[in-house]
Amino acid sequence: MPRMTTADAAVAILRREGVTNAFGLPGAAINPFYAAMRRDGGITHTLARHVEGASHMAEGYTRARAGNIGVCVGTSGPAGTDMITGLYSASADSIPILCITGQAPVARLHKEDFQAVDIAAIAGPLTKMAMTVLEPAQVPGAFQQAFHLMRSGRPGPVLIDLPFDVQMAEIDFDPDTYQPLPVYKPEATRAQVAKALDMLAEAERPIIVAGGGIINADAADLLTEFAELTGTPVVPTLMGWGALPDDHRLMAGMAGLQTAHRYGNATVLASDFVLGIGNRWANRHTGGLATYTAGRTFVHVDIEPTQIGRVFAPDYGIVSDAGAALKLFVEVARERKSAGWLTDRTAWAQECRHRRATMQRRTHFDNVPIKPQRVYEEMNRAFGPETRYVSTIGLSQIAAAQFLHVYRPRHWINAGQAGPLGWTTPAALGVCVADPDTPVVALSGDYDFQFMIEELAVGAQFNLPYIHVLVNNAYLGLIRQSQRGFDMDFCVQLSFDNVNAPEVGGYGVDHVKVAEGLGCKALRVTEPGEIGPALEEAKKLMAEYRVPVVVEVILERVTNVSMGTELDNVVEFEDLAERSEDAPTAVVALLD
Ligand SMILES: Cc1ncc(C[n+]2csc(CCOP(=O)(O)OP(=O)(O)O)c2C)c(N)n1
Ligand SMILES: [Mg+2]
Repeated sequence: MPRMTTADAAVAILRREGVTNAFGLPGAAINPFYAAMRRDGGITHTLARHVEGASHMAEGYTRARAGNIGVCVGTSGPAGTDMITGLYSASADSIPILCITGQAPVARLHKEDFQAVDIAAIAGPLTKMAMTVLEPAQVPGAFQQAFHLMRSGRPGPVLIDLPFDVQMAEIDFDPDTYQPLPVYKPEATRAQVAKALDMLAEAERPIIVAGGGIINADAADLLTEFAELTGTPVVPTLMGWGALPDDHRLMAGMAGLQTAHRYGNATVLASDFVLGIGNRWANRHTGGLATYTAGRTFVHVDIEPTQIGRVFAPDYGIVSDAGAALKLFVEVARERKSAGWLTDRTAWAQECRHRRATMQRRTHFDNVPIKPQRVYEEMNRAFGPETRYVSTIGLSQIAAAQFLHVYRPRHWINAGQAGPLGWTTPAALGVCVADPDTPVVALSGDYDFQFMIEELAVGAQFNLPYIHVLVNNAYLGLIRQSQRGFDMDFCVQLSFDNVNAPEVGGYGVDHVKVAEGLGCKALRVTEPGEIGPALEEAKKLMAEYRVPVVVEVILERVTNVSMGTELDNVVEFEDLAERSEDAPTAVVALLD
């Protein structure tokens, strides 16, 4: 039997589970694991500048490609606590990442040893398993179980904490006969799917709410097929955006309080039946439940049994992997179609499309300082369907979801539930590592950008080119807008007179200089007409230098973006589109 350190065994298992990349940074307590990675030579390591950054890189890496599991590695103590935010946003969005931490030797865990913190206890509520491995011979089993759990049921993160002496201990382990454990994914039955289709058949105005579970199950094609077979309009959630291309005739728009379209909300309110697949009825999607559910029948399909009924009781629930359910939905719908049993939904689908062609927001503003809506219009012109967007939170993200177009699954990569500021830059870098061939465009507000700005150096060092659109209002914009309810503008200003950069005109941080100082390229624009040319220039710079390129757009400082508290009372702050020139990049041209 081969004899090796547990660290060598752990790395051998990572390789056999398909891991090719890791994100992290070493420290004394995790050096044995780094030594094992070095001996193995098969894992490409990206050195983050902040351990939280490594955890978000791992998330971006997982989210970019089906089957990927991002791995983040850090030392004992603060490295683990820094990665807690990544574990939170991964678990919130059902994203598997494996977090590996070093730890003080077993015999000193209870002695307040230097950087000995009970990270497994801290990570417990955020992970599917968080384990400090105390027995060297348990290390292979811990890793095997980690991959089994991350991939089974509702996907999510795992933390494995390895005391220094455990990493160094030798065990007998045979990598050649190691076998990943089978993955558990519940599947809908024919009877369940038939019942759900019977309920759909009784409806007059049905919609499908398509959640991130469809993306996780890699089942976007099945969703499209099912929607087309039955003629049912689709309302993607923020996490499901891209499951159906934005230019599909059955794309009915997103619904919700913020990241939503006017026509999406109107279609949900007009519907009488909702088939939710792989979604979780997030409160930013539903708004008040009385408004959301009134007069509607609900079927909910989710892989996690306890998600059924969590937010409200559906009329019927099915526990299933979204892909397995959709396969059956397609099969049974096809049979019913050839038997002539399917209802013709053309008129209802046309009604939804009419809403899409009439209820639009204006994007074409020529104002200086620039209005945010114009930025997304220019992005729609500059970036095609192949583009993969990455964003986290803020007015920037909310407006992006209202105005950008997404055409493919995994092309809208967003920390939907947790929304941690700082997420965008490291997540975008993880996405670039996972798929260097697809153009990546990240979008940040100035505060999100400043949170983890140091990670830009990682892009420069490891040649991870992408375009980072930075919309700068020198404000914690979303919070400033929400403070209107308190009649205040308190602790949300990011503006100051920068003694080194009077040219930024009181907007505070000189992002161009900082980005350049970190080894990236950067451009700044102040007029709407400059945005398009700057985005084209950014593409050239990215190709030439192979580093991240920041395009900073100086926005008007006070902007309010459409949002509300109920699906039927989203407040509009700007004029709506009245002519097609008002929203020239809308996918469906405005009927004026
Ligand atoms: C770690 C963290 N702290 C606080 C918040 C609350 N928060 C959400 S958006 C926001 C302001 C974001 O400002 P910016 O990135 O400039 O985007 P803008 O809204 O101005 O477009 C804050 C503070 C958060 N999401 N994450
Ligand atoms: Mg801002």
